[in-house]
Amino acid sequence: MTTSIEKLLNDQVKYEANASMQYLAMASWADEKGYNGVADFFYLQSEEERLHMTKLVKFINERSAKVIIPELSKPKSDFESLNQLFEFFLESEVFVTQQINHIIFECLQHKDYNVHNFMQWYVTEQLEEEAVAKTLLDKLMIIGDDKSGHYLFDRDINMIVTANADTNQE
Ligand code: OFO
Repeated sequence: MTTSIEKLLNDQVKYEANASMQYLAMASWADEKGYNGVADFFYLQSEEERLHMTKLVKFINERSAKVIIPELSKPKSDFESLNQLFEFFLESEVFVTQQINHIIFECLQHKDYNVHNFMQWYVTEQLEEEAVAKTLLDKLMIIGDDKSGHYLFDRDINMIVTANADTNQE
């Protein structure tokens, strides 16, 4: 593995770890505000990002490159509204996608098809996560400031989280 790809993979470890802490802060904000469905959604997202980070750490080690466990940024923990929360979610996912695209680009430049192949899992994952973030944000745009709309949004997202949890257990 080239030093540049090794560095990009380590940067990605940091982005996934940052995303995990960011979503934990978002879950906590929602929990505090009484949006239990939204809170559970972000608790789960936070866990998933942690798994993405670990998957990278294991891969770098398997390839006998050097893992650097990073120092993390302080997550944003205050939000004006559900809309702002989900805008931040989408922005965060778009950022991660750009970084993954950058790794893919480097892999092609250096003909590292092994890392390229490994990273395809992340490409698919980002596609799904961006789509989810965008759909949820679109719904919130329709709801606007309507409090009963927010109540129903929270209830619906709770059902999605429960359904996903059931599928994962099967
Ligand atoms: Fe790691 O899946 Fe999105 O960010």
